[in-house]
Amino acid sequence: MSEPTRKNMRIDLDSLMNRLMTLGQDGALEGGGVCRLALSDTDKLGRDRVIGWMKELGLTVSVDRIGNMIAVLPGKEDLPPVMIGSHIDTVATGGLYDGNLGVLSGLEVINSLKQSGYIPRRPIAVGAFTNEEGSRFAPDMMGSAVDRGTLDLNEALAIKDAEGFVVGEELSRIGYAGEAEPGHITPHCFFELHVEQGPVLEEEGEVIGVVTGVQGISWTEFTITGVSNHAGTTPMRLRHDAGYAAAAIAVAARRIAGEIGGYQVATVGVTELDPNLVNVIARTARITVDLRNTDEALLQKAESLLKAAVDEIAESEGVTISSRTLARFEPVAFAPEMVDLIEATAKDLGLSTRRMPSGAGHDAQMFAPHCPTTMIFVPSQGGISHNIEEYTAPEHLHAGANVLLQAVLAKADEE
Ligand code: HGY
Ligand code: MN
Ligand code: MN
Repeated sequence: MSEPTRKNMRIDLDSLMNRLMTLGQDGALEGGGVCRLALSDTDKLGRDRVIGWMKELGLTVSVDRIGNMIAVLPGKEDLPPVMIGSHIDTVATGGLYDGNLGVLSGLEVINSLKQSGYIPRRPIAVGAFTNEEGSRFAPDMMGSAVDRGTLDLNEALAIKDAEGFVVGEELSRIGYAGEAEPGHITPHCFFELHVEQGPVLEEEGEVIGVVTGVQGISWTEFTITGVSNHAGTTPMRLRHDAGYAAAAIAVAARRIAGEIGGYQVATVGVTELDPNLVNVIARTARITVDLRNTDEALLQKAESLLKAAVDEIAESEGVTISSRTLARFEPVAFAPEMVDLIEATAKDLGLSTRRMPSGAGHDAQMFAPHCPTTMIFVPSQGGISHNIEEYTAPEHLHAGANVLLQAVLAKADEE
């Protein structure tokens, strides 16, 4: 195939949209959106569908012991593959695009090659990694972290969700406890196309986010033990209120984010009180705090400020507070030559670009220390994600997938 012909290859948008909408049926929620929590029955439905598409495309498919699904299209030479990866598990109130776009656009890159008959020098692999979200089983990016050796396989298999279900047992139950050893493929390089999940591209009117790296993530679960008592008869001076302590931690987290400023964010996503009754002072509380920053030193500062606040709350309210780290990943920077490639490829396609860090965690951040890695963002309407209203216009999906296609071909054919 001549260079110009290769340069003119494009993604079949109808096929991509059909795959996105069809996969969106697996775990579809009444009012729209998707719930495909990792290793659930709906995750199985999605996995079965995607593996079926991988096989329809004639790819060699492997499932590893943490359930990562990797499909390979052979190249002219038996070299380490160019890998395209992301995830198909979702949060409980997920959209159609988070993760799914990255996996399905990878299948469409393969589809375009099949349609054109073009065989690149290197093989091309498409990976759907287990439990990227971490909503049910922490940490997030579990499958890609195990693939890259960042998280020990047996440690991951033993992790439990809030109801006591175990990763290894759930993998077996849904039939995705594979045999391949995690990490059996070290890619030549790694690409992930993803919706931005934030407001920047839309606010600035740009189409392609040229992602320079991913910010650091710190998830902590606090378990607070106080004294349950009568809401009406217990004088304020005698209270040891786990519910109040949980609320005070949430206020402290928000204060700390404001004090540090910049990219610092803080989120309390889970608050559970026991016995959770209107007229009972809570005996125990479970609360999670998600801290993130692009700067590791500032993230550590946020963590130490939070610890000081929690210690002070425990002391003043007379409750005991224990903590458990659910996830902790340092910020990563993507390979400059890969970031430059995305920017140049987008400009070649006449698309506007903007360099930016990722606020969300992604499988790509696990590959960044191991091979040249980068991401491509496309706009999220209203900056909405982890929300059933998540939406990206088809022309933006197409733009991002075409940048992916051309950048993948450039790396697949390079000397
Ligand atoms: O939490 C995250 O950033 C990702 O969605 N797992
Ligand atoms: Mn994602
Ligand atoms: Mn997500």
